[in-house]
Amino acid sequence: MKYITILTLSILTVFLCGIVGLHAEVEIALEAELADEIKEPMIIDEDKDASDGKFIWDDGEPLTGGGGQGYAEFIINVPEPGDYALWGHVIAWDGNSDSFWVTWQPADPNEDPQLTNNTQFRWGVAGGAIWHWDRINHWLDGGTFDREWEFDKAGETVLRIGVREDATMLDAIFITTNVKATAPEQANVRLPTDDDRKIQIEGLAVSPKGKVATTWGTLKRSYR
Ligand SMILES: [Ca+2]
Ligand SMILES: [Ca+2]
Ligand SMILES: [Ca+2]
Repeated sequence: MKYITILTLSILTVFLCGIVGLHAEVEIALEAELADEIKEPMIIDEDKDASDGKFIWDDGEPLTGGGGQGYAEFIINVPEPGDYALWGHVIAWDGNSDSFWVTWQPADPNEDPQLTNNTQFRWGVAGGAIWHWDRINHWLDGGTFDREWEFDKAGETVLRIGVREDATMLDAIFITTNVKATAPEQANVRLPTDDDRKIQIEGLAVSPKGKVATTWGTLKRSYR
């Protein structure tokens, strides 16, 4: 009887670990202003309502034109192969200040959409004058669709957020392998924590420690 109980528990444990394993999403939170490179006229600015009090933009008046130059670039170590989605914590005042260019190599080619105007890389940012989450999409001429990036191996990737229209504001980025989620709460988005910022600054995004933290966060959620 005792043996059967232990056996049952063992099977149950393996089964639960299997479920948790299947649902363990990679989740990385980045501060926009901690980008590895920020090229003017994209600049860091301050806002008390932004995560850690800072965000990036090509500063300008909403309701005017402007933009098309400058970018922020992030070196991101993806911890495992797979499909990834991106979310941005943004403010987009109006129709003249609601887009960026986004490329994420090597899933995307080494192309500069500020020169090519390729709509595949055009992110139509959801409007709103307070900070909100928007899944990064491509705004094609035929409609706007959520984007996914496929990486066939772990390792270094380069995410570039280029200015398209000035005055569009970016506070933080959330990276997840949950490509199915279409709403921020489904995707479990979060603003960067002190730990996230530390990992971003020290370049430890794929340290075993970082990965364990991700796994445990997901594990806890699975039982909620
Ligand atoms: Ca626009
Ligand atoms: Ca503008
Ligand atoms: Ca921020």
